[in-house]
Amino acid sequence: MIDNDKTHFDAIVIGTGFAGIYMLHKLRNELGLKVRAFDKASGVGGTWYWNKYPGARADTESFVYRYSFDKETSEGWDWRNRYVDQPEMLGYLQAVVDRHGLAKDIQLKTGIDSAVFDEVRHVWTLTTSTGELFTTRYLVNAVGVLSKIVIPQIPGRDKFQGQIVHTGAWPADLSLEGKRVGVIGTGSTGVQFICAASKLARHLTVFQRSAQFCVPAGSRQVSEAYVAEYKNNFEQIWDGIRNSRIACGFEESGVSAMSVSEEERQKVFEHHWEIGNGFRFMFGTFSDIAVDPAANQAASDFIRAKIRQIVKDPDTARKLCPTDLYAKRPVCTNDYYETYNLPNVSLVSLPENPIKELTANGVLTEDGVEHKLDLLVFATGFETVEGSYNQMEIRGRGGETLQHHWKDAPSSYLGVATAGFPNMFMVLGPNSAFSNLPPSIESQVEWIGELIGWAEGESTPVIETTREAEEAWTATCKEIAAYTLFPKVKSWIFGENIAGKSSRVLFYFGGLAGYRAKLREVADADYEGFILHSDPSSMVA
Ligand code: NA7
Repeated sequence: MIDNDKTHFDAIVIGTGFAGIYMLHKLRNELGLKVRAFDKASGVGGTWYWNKYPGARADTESFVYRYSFDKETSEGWDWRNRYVDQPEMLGYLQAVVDRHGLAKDIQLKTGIDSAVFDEVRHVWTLTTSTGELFTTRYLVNAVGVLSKIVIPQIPGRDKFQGQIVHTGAWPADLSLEGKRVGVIGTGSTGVQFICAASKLARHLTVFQRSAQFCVPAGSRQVSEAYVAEYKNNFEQIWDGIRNSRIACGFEESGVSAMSVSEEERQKVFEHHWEIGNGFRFMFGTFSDIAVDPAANQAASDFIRAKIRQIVKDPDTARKLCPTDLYAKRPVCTNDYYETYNLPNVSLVSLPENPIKELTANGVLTEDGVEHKLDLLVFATGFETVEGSYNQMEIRGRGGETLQHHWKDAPSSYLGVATAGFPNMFMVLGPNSAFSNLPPSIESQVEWIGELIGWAEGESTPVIETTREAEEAWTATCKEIAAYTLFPKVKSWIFGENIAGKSSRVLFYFGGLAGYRAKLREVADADYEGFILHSDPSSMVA
């Protein structure tokens, strides 16, 4: 018998980032279940544990990039900055774990290798990287959207004598001091790293595949009055965040860009450039930057004009000007374009001058130049959603693997469940809301908790979604995504950053408020789209 007191749980949570920590608290402390959370890392924090690269910080503001369920930790925290950097974020998450006494039910340094559903006993059996076996009635994946790092294949990698690292697996003790550093990638991570590295490295060479639309973050210390206002209006502020689209805590514009005069448009863009923040620039200036090509062009032209103004060398400015639509995940950091005026920073535009190979000393580009490096940094991103799941063998009804179920593209019902995998839930599964993530995570954790609590009350051991519900949700997400400009540009949002992968819908673009309304509607309709039953073998998949 494998499932005894020590190895059998009511629920197992995989991952201890923002999602896993709250899920453990919800199921154990609020529902009174016996729960264990696992993480392959040697500390909690998820994304904020792994991404220790210089410059790593949240780029949504500190007051929205935290939990609303834990007002006490928020109130007690000495917030100083508009944006929270990685060490502080980790400290905050650890403080939440401590406040709720979660550590004793978190098993670190333990990856989950496989999870198999037993249709007779209605339990999941998990095997771990440490060779242990556990069983559980409910399985919650809180494995993150962007966890599986991607390192592109570049010829000659074995020849390079320097060090190679990915920003998402940054060694805590790695210093850039005095080094010749190269970086590939100019996404949200790349731009943060580039600005920080330019101040530390002897020389920094940026290898840029696509030029990036980057607006200032407006990083600064926050005043005591700002903190006091947040604390005094905590409930009201969070209510506003949950009832918005992007959940970033600013007022989203309801005005279309082309409905105002050119002069007014420039004034609005300039004002937001001054305030800073990428999401604010995309969604706070006008309502239709991400949907109307003319509005998008106006915003793009404004940013390109800024690049030409800021960057002193015209050829560097030309290379830095994006030619795509402004329709990737909006990016911001302080002084990004100014960085290219520094004497120790150089830019290589890969479409004009591709990498030929790595040599013993660095990177050889097609123009015959060998860029000598001590350290090559890949800020090349992640395999969105499915990368996090493909690292485990998950088998549901009839022994079907999740990989097989998702062979065309990952899918789900409401981002939280997938057909054929009973009693398995996901936080930030495919087609969850595209928004600032902590409020989205909280919405799902609370909803999953409510569903499990309800099922427990009904003595219903098995909950599963149907293929019809999953297909209908996928169709809804596709329809809404097609209304935006995001699918017109290749990025991780549609999984197209991975060579050979076709565009697939991975997010619900209807906004957090709309998503929450849908969750409520489904719960109020007795969990429409789910089947709750006590005999899983009677269910026809
Ligand atoms: P992203 O946003 O996927 O950015 C990856 C960057 O790496 C991007 O500039 C890519 O260029 C570049 N890239 C990827 N593969 C290659 C190859 N083979 N050669 C050259 N350049 C390459 O990842 P981030 O880590 O910055 O951000 C991910 C999210 O994490 C972020 O949005 C936050 O939500 C948190 P491309 O633009 O594809 O041409």
